[in-house]
Amino acid sequence: MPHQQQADSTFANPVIPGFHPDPSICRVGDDYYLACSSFEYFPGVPLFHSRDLVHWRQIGNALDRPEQLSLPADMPSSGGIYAPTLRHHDGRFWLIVTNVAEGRGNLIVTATDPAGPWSDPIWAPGVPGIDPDLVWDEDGTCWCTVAGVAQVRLDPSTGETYGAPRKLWSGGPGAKAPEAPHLYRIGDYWYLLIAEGGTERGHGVSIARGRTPSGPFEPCPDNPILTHRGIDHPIQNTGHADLVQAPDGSWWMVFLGVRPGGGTPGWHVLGRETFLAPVTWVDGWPVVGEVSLEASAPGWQLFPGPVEEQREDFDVNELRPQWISPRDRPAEHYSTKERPGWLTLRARGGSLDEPDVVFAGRRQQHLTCRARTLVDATSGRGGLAVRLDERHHYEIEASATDVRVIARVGSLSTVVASQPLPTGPVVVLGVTVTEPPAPHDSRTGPDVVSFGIEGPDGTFTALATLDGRYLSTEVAGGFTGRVIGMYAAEGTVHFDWFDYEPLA
Ligand code: 6LW
Repeated sequence: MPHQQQADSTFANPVIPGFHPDPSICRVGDDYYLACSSFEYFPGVPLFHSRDLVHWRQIGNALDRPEQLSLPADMPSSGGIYAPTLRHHDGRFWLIVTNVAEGRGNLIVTATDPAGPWSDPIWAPGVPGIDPDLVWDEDGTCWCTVAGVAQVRLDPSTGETYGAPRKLWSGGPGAKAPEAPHLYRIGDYWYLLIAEGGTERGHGVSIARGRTPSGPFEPCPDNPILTHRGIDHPIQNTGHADLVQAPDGSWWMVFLGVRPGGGTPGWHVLGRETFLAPVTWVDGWPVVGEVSLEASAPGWQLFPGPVEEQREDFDVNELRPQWISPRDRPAEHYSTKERPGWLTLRARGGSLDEPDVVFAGRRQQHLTCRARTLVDATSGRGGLAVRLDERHHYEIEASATDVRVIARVGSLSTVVASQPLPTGPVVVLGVTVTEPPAPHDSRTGPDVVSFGIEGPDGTFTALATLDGRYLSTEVAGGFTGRVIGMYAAEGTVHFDWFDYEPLA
């Protein structure tokens, strides 16, 4: 559901809210395209389109077939698909990304239409690291640059690399984790943009330039050109950026950031989100402009898309691109055909405590929101969950006879509430995520998560209210964010519809 845009004078950041980290952007004519990491989820690498850099619509996922994305069932959350780079060259889109699961590595997929289909993976075993970047020089030679920062010559159509990797730059003095490299030919220079400091509060963006794609590089005297480390700002962890030039010649940066809520230290629950900021050039170096939650809009016409449907009715053959599941989505466990107009989930032994639980969810994209679903649990056990990972999730679960609220935090798991289902196994389950109750102090969490059932007359009866800080990255760690969705822990569970709406 896109943010409601202010009058054209400002735009709301993040431009792609919810767990959409490590953004990579390219422009073809008047159209912008952007890709993000996706870790343990299938399908992987969400792809977005925009005409104005401010309003984005998901048009698909680059890895939407098992041949492209296979993740081991026992792989822990935040494994799998790390940072991609999306580029357009010679009339085709190219995307390179790392599958960090055992025995996978760096792969390239290509497409003429970014909405897909994308090719089968072209594996590139010689690419020596994560966060691979692609750039072509004037001779058409392709250079792949990876975290560290190292570089190797690559043929993206075969995955073949040539020569030994060479070290290019390791970022600012003493900075840790030089990663997320992107190379650009701008004017007389090759610019090497990197993230450093690690993707937590110390995250930042630095840049260097040289006369060739392999350097030598001189660092910008004003590095880091973007960081919020050590400052009191509502957007934190800013880093992992990509640059794009607009048709009017202006430059813009997309980057990841987080919006911590609550007291100290601040807990972010939506994961790392995609933000936008303007860039100007001074003495041949980029200067990042305003970074704020309500930022000055670009000077061109904005193209707000249609407001996203609140209700998913599942009267589709395939789940829409924003629906994601841990690791895979085999037809025998996920079906919208078995009971037309319903989503049927067939458990495969695991509850939400298992890495391959049968779960279909969408990213939580708003700090306060509500989700509801009509479930038929006659032949199984399942319900509505807020999932961060297999060790951090809250859910309301229905069976043929009762409903219960379960909380899993780390090694602790408990049934928080339980009651018979007077109206039988077909029931509307709901979850609301709201501001914590006043008074707020340094010990207040970021939000509260309430679960309940909706009676035939539409009244919502809350069964349990839980502190949301335990479903935050500061508690759980990892690289993802909350995903709200439906699951089956036992037997077969049918879902007639699913609603998601932001709360004012
Ligand atoms: C990604 C690295 C990073 O590979 O976190 O924020 C890692 N940056 O560049 C996973 O997102």
